[in-house]
Amino acid sequence: MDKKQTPIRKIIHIDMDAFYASIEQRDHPEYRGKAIAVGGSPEGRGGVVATASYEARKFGVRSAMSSKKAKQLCAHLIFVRPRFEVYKQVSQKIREIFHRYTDVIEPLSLDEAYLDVTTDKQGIGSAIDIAELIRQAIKDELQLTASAGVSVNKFVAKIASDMKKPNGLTFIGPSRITSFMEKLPVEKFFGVGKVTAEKMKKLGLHTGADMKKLTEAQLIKHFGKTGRFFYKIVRGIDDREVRPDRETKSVGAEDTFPFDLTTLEEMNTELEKIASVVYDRLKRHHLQGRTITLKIKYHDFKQVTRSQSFSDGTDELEVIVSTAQSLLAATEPEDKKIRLLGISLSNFGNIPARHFREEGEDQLRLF
Ligand code: DCP
Ligand code: MG
Repeated sequence: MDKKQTPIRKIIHIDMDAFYASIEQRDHPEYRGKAIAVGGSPEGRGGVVATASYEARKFGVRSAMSSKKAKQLCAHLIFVRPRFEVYKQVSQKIREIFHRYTDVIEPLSLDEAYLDVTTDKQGIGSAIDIAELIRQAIKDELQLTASAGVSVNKFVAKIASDMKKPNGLTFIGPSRITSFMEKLPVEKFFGVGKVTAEKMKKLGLHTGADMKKLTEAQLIKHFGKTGRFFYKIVRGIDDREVRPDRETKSVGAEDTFPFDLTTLEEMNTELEKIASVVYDRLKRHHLQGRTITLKIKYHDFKQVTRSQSFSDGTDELEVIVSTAQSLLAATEPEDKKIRLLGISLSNFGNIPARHFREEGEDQLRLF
């Protein structure tokens, strides 16, 4: 089909409200209506808040804030230990609800996904109606609320889902996109963190309308590849497809050594270091892999990999270290001159983590 004839797409972005906190309030009636924080510690002994109930947000408590700061802002804040297994199960149930309407689903995290409902399975036709049906099903079946954004592309749908949070739906149709983008503060654009926002302000760019005054070449000059993305998006053009099945396939780390390793002892020490990096990444993304893979590169650049799989997923440091070390030992590595070692975990099942994204796409948020 000629691109110009492509029908206008119908994209929904769904994002659960105060996801972890709402689940805790659902399952513990004593927390309902209360200021709670999931994660962190009540004594302010380090740790950060994963999320806060809307009651706690009134006091300024936010995701990624230290528990110490959170406690200062809200003295009666209740700290709740996270239960990731439960969050994953709920996420799976939400996914099942989405599948009633479309299979073109791109999860961005446990609580957030894009859906393309240009053609829906039930022939409902209206993306707004579908979004409402999904929100209602989530409420009836899971006793949780979700917010939705409905538009013709991913970028606008995602911003829209945030506009009437919690428990709201925002539709931005084709006729409103131009004025919507012109009014949008630059901070809301993908890939605009603090540094880029500062740079934009210095250039006198505060809103989409300001950005529109720059040519594509000027935007590219100032912001590199992302500049091209800005040029298009500010005109409401975002052709990125909703790509199903973008789960994280593997999480790993590797190290190339300044000199070749020859003793088992130094190799094992390096594996411990690499494993701890992998461990941090797994924890951050709440992933447990069933397969551990060791990669070895020798001084002559020959490379081998060795894997071991388990019936259950693991994210335990000791398991990762000991598995990697025994996989290494089985290759009889002594005196073989090893230049690189790497460890990765894979086989996560179908639960997505927050994904690493390409430039200009949704930024990875660290847990
Ligand atoms: N999360 C986290 N660390 C962060 C951000 C989020 O652990 N820095 C977790 C906890 C959240 C979940 O991911 O419940 C979803 O993230 P959201 O950003 O969608 O935040 P919430 O769903 O909690 O709230 P909102 O209603 O603003 O979407
Ligand atoms: Mg959310």
